[in-house]
Amino acid sequence: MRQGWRWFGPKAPVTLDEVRQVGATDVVSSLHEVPIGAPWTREDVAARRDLVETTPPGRVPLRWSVVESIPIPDAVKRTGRAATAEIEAWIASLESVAEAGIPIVCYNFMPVVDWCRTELDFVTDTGATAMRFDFETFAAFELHILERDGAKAEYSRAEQERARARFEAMSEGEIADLVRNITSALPGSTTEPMTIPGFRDKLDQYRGIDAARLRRHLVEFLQAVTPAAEKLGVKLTLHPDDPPRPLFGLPRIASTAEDYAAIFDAVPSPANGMCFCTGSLGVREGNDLPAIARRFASRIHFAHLRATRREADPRTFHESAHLDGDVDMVAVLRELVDEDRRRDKGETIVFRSDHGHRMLDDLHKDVTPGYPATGRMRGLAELRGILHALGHPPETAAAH
Ligand code: DNO
Repeated sequence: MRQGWRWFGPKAPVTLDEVRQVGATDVVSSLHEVPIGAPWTREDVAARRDLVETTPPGRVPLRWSVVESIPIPDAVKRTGRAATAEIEAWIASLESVAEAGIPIVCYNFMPVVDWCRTELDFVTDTGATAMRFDFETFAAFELHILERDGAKAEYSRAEQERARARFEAMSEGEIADLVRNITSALPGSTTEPMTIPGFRDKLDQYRGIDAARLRRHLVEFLQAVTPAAEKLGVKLTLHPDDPPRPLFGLPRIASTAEDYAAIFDAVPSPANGMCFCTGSLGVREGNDLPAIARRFASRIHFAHLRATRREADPRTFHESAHLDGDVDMVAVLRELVDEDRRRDKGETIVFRSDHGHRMLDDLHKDVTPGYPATGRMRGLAELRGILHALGHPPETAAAH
């Protein structure tokens, strides 16, 4: 397996030398500055690749091996194959990526909001901070800030009362933070930042789109793009929903093993793959992660490894230390290692330690929410330890 590291580009607080220092060999990145839906040019992708892969004298090489993500515009999620211009632009981006020699692309199909948290700096019992999704606070947002049509019917009387009490206890500053956390598109999101009225408009545009229809649109999208991906030798990896359940009355369709099975059955192309994200899938109690990894092993080309812990109300969760969550990380890695051993060297699975606590020096610095260097490095070191113990240490030099 290969050790990836999400790098947010030349302006990111974490440098490429720091990526080398944590022991990663593979960079996971995107042209974050390109507006959603605009085609990526060959020149822009090649220039970013050269930045990553031009090795200063005396340094170990890095390879940009995963694009996370080429965003999928709303029009595709709302209308499927009818969004011809958007699909063509996406394929043009894919061609530029393939031309630059990058073999794996991650994407997701979450409507309106990508990953979602109510708190970015929840203080844990060590003083490090973590991201958290609090069900009650989320309900307070929907019912009292967004005032979403139809939201009330989705909460019991008791839940509505607790949400009201939660809202009434919030200071103006807390309300502003909550609005920002939910609407401003967290780092790496493939959805647009929104204002509250803009959010309501987007929800209106999705009226009538249920899970079956959203799934059909994903299938149409994959039917259109997988022939190109196959020809170009690129694996597409669908990231699961985070959290893996419907939000804001919108369907989410990559939350369970059954969801993925339906997508692979509908589009069996070998280019149709999975980004196995333990942090996202692990939030849902019914998801048996080692079993999912085993079932879809041959489709997994990229893995996000992190852990979450459900709280007293299991709909509330926070991001735990990488080996301290609800997921059995050793059992998951055993499955991924078994698969990796079956593969040719060029097809090895790239993983990254996903997210990390804000700790040590990062508590006093500006950090990218969810992506501080030290917490991620702790996670990567722990994961690497498991791989050594399983007798399948990760590769230590960039593959070229
Ligand atoms: C958050 C991430 C998301 C994810 C995209 C995949 O940390 O997991 O930004 O990368 O949704 O397309």
